[in-house]
Amino acid sequence: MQQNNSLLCIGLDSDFEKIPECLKKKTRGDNTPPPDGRPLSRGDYSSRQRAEIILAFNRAIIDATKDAVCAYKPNSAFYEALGGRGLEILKQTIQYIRERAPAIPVILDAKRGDIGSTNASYVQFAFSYLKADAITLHPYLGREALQPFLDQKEKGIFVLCRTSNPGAGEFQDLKVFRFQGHSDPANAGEESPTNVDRHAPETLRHTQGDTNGEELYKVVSRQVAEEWNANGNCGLVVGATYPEELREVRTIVGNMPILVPGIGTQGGDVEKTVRAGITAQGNSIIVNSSRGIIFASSDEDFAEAAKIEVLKLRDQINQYR
Ligand code: OMP
Repeated sequence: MQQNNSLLCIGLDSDFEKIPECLKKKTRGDNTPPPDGRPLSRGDYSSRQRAEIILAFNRAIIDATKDAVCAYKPNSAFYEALGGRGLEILKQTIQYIRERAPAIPVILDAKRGDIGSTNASYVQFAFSYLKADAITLHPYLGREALQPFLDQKEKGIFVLCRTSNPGAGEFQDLKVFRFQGHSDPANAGEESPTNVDRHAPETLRHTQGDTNGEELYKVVSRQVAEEWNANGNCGLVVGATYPEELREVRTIVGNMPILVPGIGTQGGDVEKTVRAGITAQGNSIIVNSSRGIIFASSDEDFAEAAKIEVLKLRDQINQYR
């Protein structure tokens, strides 16, 4: 992820509603307003036209920014919303990045995570069909379930750790305790829940050696760094809106890559983010901005405006490395 002297990832959250009207009209090939005089809306475009417009938009953004980014992160939701055609243009977008910027990796933002057998199909979707380089995952079902992803030695696995949203702390900040024998399915038979007194402090095996518990997001970061990363393909996701937590996670996980969304529209502070997340070598963070870049202008100059934003943000990030 050292391309273009950049730690900036562009999120291709290509929401049809926010795509500049000029591009929509050009692709539609018809500027005729609806008979009742209202502006053109989603319903005035067929699903084929909507897919074509989003793909044209993505291509223009990629062409304008490919020399200044370290990764692209299409968010699957915006493509799934279009159904089958959406999946096709998601694939075509990734293919376009391959052709135009072969050294730039693509992180599929899909936040998947199910039981193992289902994950095996998600693996096929992300890596065989779409040919993404990396994916975002939920940790909730545990390592055993995520093993089909973790086994993809050549692919990046970004596990949600401390998310950027205002309500992230509801679960992620809860203090948790670990009971001996409970965390590893391999030990499941040795010490069953019934023969551990859940309330006796001497049965606690807290990761930091005290009995005060540790926030769930820290436990996740420790677990991923120490237990899940056998293939050296894991990273974490920590929101730029929580620089203190980012600093804590960095301390726990050493040089592991951290994907940091939340810059731009969500208001994350660039300086605080970089200072909290960067390693001593000045890398291992991938700072994502989506709407703040791709929708920088709603006019004809949208791609040029995205490029200007990218260069500004890339340089700002580099200033604090
Ligand atoms: P902007 O707020 O427009 O920059 O978009 C942020 C992108 O990052 C969206 O695609 C989110 O789904 C994603 N994201 C977060 O915003 N917060 C998180 O904690 C995690 C992600 C993510 O996994 O990328």
